[in-house]
Amino acid sequence: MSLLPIFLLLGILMIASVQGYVSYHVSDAYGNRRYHVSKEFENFDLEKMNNRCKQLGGYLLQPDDRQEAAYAITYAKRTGWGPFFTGITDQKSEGGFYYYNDNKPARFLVWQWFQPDNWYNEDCVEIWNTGFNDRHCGTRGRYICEVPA
Ligand SMILES: [Ca+2]
Ligand SMILES: [Ca+2]
Repeated sequence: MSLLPIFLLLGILMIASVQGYVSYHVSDAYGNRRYHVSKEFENFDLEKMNNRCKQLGGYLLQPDDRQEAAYAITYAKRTGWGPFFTGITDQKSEGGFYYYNDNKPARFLVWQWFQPDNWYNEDCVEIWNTGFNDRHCGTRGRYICEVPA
């Protein structure tokens, strides 16, 4: 038996680990887009994770309407993959939430009870089964990319 396939596989795995290969859960199509939820828990960074989403042809989730915001919450509930970080942030001005990728004001924010509380200055936003929560950027978690078809 030739060892060549094994060496090839090892080579691919090595390249993948060097490049920080990221794996995702991918949703069914919703309208003209799909959602990719990272499988690993990592320290969240808006720029880094948004660039990861760009590599998929998308950006960190930014709900365009009430239905999409509701869908994202249902999605977290249905899959059990939440909470996941989004592209919503108020890092530039406290309470002024905007979409990191577009730099436009964020709308359709479906907060959990008593959120956002900006607890010790939380400036990133994650989605739970029960709604949105502001949380510290840089803490460990998953993130969700929105990828147009
Ligand atoms: Ca804040
Ligand atoms: Ca909070």
